[in-house]
Amino acid sequence: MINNVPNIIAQFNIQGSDFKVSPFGSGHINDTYLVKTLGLGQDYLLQKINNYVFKDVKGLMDNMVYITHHLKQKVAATGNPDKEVLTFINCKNGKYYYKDDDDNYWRMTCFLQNTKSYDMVTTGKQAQQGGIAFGRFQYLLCDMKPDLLVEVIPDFLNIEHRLAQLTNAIKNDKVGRLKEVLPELQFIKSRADDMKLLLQWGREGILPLRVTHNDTKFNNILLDEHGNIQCVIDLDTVMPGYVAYDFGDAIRSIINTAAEDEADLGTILLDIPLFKKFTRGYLSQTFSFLTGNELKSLMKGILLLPYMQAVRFLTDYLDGDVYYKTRFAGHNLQRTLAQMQLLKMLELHEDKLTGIIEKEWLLLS
Ligand code: ADP
Ligand code: GN1
Ligand code: MG
Repeated sequence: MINNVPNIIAQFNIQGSDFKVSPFGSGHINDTYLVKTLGLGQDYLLQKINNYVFKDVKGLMDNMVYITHHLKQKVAATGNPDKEVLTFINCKNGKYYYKDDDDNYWRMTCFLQNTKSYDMVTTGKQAQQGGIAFGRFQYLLCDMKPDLLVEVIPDFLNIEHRLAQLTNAIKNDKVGRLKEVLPELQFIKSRADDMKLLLQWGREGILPLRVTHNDTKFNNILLDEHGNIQCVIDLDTVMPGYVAYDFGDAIRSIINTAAEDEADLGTILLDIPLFKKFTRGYLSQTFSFLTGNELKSLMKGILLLPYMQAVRFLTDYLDGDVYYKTRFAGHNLQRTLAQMQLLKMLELHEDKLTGIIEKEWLLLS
């Protein structure tokens, strides 16, 4: 647990003095705590920002304030901004983060009561709500200039950069694990050229750079008590990107019948009806602005994102598990294998998935 919690909480502009603090959520990056305020009716979420991952905390929080302000203004016309958009609490020093004496960085948001996030999707309604959530998120931000945001993790979803990091990890072989992963490296090498296509389309101006979420796992949305989308969360990586990144990353968690780190590879299958529901929800929100080339790029994103995730998990395994939180020895390797298996399944069903995207688009035309 955390040291000196009362002092950290006291830095933020919230009411009350009696709090109950407990660990919360299952994110791989930040440390999240629920701060229950006794008798006040508004709880909070306290996060220790992972400063190894986010080196520029000021830039990160400037982005958060800018993005949430924009989103709140947009949703005010039709909904409730404080329920549908994250609210960050500022500190007594006026900043939106607090640096403690041990150089840890903290931030706080209002806890959205009666909401829930899910690591896995089990119903068609959830898949459709996921599509609506991430599609609408892109829609609400499609009038924001991407270059106004700080690129908090440079080249975050640039596959050339991720492959270069893997090459570096292979060269250094810091913890002597290289000999264990030769077949996985072969798998990655065999697909590397094809996976650079999206980046190439972007460079050639075929795909517009937009403001995208870049971490569209299903557990980064909150559903309300009726199972409807309430809020898109985890805005840390909202940066310039291609829409196919968000579409592809969401598919990783939404149509996979198993967990992201499933050990039993035979259980990693695709739920095609969930794919249809997600796609329908997503296109219903993005139809008004997506270009024909962006539509074509969605399938490329579906293949790229699990591939990139495998590259990133394997790099971390070779580096000695320094980036992602792990729960056991070999966790990053198990995650790599599961993402590779998911990619194999997606490759097998590529024509079918492309057909569904085209059909759902035609239904809207
Ligand atoms: P990480 O970057 O570590 O994934 P998140 O910002 O996604 O951290 O938060 C972790 C979990 O905390 C989420 O999956 C969700 O369950 C919960 N959560 C985050 N923000 C809120 C909020 N404002 N209200 C309620 N629950 C939240
Ligand atoms: C991390 O924070 P979380 O768990 O939502 C990671 C994502 C990966 C994801 C894989 C900043 O997301 O990029 O896709 O794990 N976030 C960062 O589960 O690296
Ligand atoms: Mg998260």
